Amino acid sequence: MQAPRRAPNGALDVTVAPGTAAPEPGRRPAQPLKPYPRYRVSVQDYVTFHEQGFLIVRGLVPPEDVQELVQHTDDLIHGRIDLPGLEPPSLCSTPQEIERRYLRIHMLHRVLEIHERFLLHPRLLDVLEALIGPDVMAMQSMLFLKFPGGAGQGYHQDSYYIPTMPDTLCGAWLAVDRADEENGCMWFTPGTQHEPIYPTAGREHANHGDALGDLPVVENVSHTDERVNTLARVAATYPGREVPAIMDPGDVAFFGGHILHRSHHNRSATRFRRSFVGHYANARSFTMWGHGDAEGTPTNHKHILARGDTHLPYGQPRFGTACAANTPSLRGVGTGSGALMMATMADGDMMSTAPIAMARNDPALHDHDEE
Ligand SMILES: O=C(O)CCC(=O)C(=O)O
Repeated sequence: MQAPRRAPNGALDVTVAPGTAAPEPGRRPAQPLKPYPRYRVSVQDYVTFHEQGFLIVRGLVPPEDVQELVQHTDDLIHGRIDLPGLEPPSLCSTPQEIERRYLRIHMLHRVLEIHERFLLHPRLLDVLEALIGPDVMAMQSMLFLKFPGGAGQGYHQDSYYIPTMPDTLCGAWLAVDRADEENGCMWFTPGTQHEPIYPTAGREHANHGDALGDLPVVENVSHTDERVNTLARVAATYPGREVPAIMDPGDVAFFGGHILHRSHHNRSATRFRRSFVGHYANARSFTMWGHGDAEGTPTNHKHILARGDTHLPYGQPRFGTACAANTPSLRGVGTGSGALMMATMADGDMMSTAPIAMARNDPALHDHDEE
């Protein structure tokens, strides 16, 4: 586990790492998939995603699944789940102290089966396949607990934190509770999806290299104080455009990696604002994000191939959630199968298909090292 950070109101923002009890990726056989009706994205949904930079799909995740997350977060908060790195509440804590210990927990999908299952939820992947696919890799999971009084997160762009090349990052934000202005819902600024990723000092070359000659450096991204978070100056060039994402349980907001977004603190006295957030990219994007100790090295092999196929290495789910990485029949869901790519290249007679065949992902060739 990385050292926990303190959010402004004292709650913890933690990243969990698999302990010795967590299974090695790929060891568990693929688990049978609960059947869901396939969600078909409409052309209008697709256009909306690109026009406004985000798309809310109402009722995408069924109520019984959301209820499972409600129960699970309750168990987590009250220490009924034994998790290395998360201390159970002390016996003398008040109910309020128990509820307000954790603001956000990262990467639980590497530690708990239920988080892997939600990260690879077929209904989320149906939408991602249409928006950024057909080949999709699942990279990050976050559980927001955002209790009454819990801190918000100031303006930021997700591709600043998770660079992928080409840049295809997309977040999927699943509402577990109703989210509105009172309990600190997400806010998006349509139009800013066309902005470049603004670097901070020392990261000038991270996303765009030297390609943009006049790209200014910003400061304190994600800080909730607009006077110090200078991305607020970019947001100010879109007056009146920012909108709250008011969502009911089961609704999912999909948003690209460039759009400026934020959330305010939870000013309700009694309501939580829980959400499950996954981050994904096209599985043919290269990434070095999530490197652990070996900074500056490729990390595609750590991220799960959720849908379609890829010519790059990919990771397996630890708990065997059925997805393209462990279920060949799910590879073909997208049109980006290696076979199609081989056929296309062979038709064009541009190169021999043999090297491509060798680069295709044979599970036996995978590097399963974890950070
Ligand atoms: O849920 C929040 O408050 C912020 C989430 C967010 O900004 C993100 O997932 O990128």
